[in-house]
Amino acid sequence: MKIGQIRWRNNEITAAVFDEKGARPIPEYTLQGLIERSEKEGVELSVLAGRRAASHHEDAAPIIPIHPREVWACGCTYEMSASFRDAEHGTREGFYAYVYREPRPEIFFKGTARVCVGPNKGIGIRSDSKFTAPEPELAVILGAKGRVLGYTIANDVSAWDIERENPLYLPQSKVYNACLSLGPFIVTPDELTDPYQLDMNCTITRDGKTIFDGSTSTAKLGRKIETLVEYLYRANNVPSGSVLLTGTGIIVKEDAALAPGDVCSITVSGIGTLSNTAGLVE
Ligand code: DO4
Ligand code: MG
Repeated sequence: MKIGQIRWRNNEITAAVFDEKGARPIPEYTLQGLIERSEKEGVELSVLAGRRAASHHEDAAPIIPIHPREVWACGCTYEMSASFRDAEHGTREGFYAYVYREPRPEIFFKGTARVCVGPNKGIGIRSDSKFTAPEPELAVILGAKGRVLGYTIANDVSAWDIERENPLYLPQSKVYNACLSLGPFIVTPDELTDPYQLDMNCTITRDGKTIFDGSTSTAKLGRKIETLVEYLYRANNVPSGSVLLTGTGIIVKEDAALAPGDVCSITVSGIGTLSNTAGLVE
């Protein structure tokens, strides 16, 4: 099942089930509210959503599928991400390859709903960055105790030049206004049965011309999702309705650094396409 959120009656954020005919609103619930209800009643999210969704369809565009309580992100989970970062980085050889190969993954705090945007909203370029790039990633929506409730697309927009200058600047390269896009839907595990066989493509379009086109497959993800979740929850009670990004396998080089007005589109098989336009943020 594809579930997410729309703006409905009085512009209120409302959970919805999506199919080829449109969106069936789930009155009175946001997706967070629906997750809490499903956990309280011990009913699968997709079952509860199916029961509560209106029978009619609305012609409403998907907005951000969840306003996450917390977002965490894994890094260097694809060999490509680790080797490119090591090549970029002057100070310690193998710094990134280390976390790719060692049992403990890199996990960092990406923020809260405050820094997140949904489909077709603006993603941020910091005004003090000259090399900001999209990072297309598979994201998981976490329920109580790290249960995977579904999958969506994430764009871990990152100021690479700030990270490259010094690894201690990572939080500034990663966390700022509109640094993360999520959407368009969450696909529940009964529909998306194999998260390790998803094709992923990313394009950047400038003035109608494609300036970047890259692809990967989640088959190249170097970690199991349950391992990433297990490390995240060590001594850390992440609340249900949080999101975990699984890392990027597509690397955008400096010649395609995001500029204001660029359109970045990420397509993941079985989920959909997440498009956003880049803009400067102060
Ligand atoms: O170590 C820096 C961040 C890595 C990251 O965000 C990724 O690999 O996706
Ligand atoms: Mg990333």
